[in-house]
Amino acid sequence: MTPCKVLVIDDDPMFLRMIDGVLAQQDGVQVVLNNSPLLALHDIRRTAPDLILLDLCMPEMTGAKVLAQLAELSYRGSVVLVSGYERRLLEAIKDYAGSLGVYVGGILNKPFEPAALQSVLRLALQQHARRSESRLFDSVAPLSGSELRQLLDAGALELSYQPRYRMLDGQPAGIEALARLRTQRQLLQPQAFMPAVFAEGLIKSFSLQVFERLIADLAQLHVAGHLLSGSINLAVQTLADDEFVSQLREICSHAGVDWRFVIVELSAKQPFGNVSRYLDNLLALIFSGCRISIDNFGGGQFALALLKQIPFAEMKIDQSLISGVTGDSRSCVLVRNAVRLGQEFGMQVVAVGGESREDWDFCHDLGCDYFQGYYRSKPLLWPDLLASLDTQDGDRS
Ligand code: G
Ligand code: MN
Repeated sequence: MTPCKVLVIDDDPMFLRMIDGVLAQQDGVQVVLNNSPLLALHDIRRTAPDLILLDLCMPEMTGAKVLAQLAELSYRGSVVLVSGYERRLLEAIKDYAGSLGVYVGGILNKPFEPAALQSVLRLALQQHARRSESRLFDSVAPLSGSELRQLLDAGALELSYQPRYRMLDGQPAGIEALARLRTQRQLLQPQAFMPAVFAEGLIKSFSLQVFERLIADLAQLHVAGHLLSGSINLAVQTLADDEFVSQLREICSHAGVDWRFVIVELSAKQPFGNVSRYLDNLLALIFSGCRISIDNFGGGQFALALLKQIPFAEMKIDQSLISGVTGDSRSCVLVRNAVRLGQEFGMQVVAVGGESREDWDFCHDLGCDYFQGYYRSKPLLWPDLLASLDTQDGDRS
């Protein structure tokens, strides 16, 4: 097996010697020590380390600057942050690294025992191995305008449905439509095609197609006795267009689906602009029975004051806060208070992105109304959704 190359960057020679002593006893590890971040960065393409142990406070440059430079060099290995500063500061820098696309696999608070170094190291290396396997699959180049038009003309649009579950009884309560494009080789995710949908000025016709499919499928579910709600993601700007909104209304009334089953999700990650441009259309939808949801709450640049201007019936708490919440004291504080905020505004609260029993339990105990996350179900194509609903029916009887 090729040895794992570990680079240690720290200005303190005593610390470097100590780490060297510990790592020397570890099998399959090859260590490079550097007390100068500048020189270490200069050499990094040659040394190509799998793992970097990075001190945060150094006179030449801070660890944050080193992370930014690693991002510029497209460094794809793992980093372990090492510092005597309080954990909250280290966690903030870990998140910062994540936003740059640099992977931090561990945090080490100085002073630490050799055993702590060994266990952080082991974990960082395991995660690194797992990550490099998954990377082979996840990067898809964004579509160009002409590729998008070709696919849409060929009828490549498909919907995937992710169920949400009532936390009181664990039963399915609704589905969210998630757009996909089927190519010969794969099923493309929104990040691959939505930028082109906007750039080509196709967002309204695209959203209408998604809505039409969702409503037709919802009608079918209702006939089969599954009285689920259906959620659609819309761009706020489209709701300023009276004609677009009346087309939504026609679709619903033509299919005979009651608006009370429809939820329009507006993502907190988009600019909300001038509310007066679309408020009357939103109100018209609300007066028909439709619920408006603030999606990805806690993500993006969403101003809390908008909660006073837009009568949201529902808050969907962002996946970045829910997933692994119990392992991060900051996320616990944010989720607890977001749930309370939602409840005090009279909104239904949905926890999105929970992947574990711990995530479910935490949200359940806070009194969240719904749960939508991999722990219960991934997004499903139509036949799989039907099969899953039928199984759940079977479980109940
Ligand atoms: O509208 P929005 O982008 O928030 O839709 C939810 C997104 O989050 C979907 O793309 C869905 O696949 C994803 N998602 C939902 N639950 C989970 C989860 O538990 N884990 C992960 N990684 N993604 C999830
Ligand atoms: Mn959504």
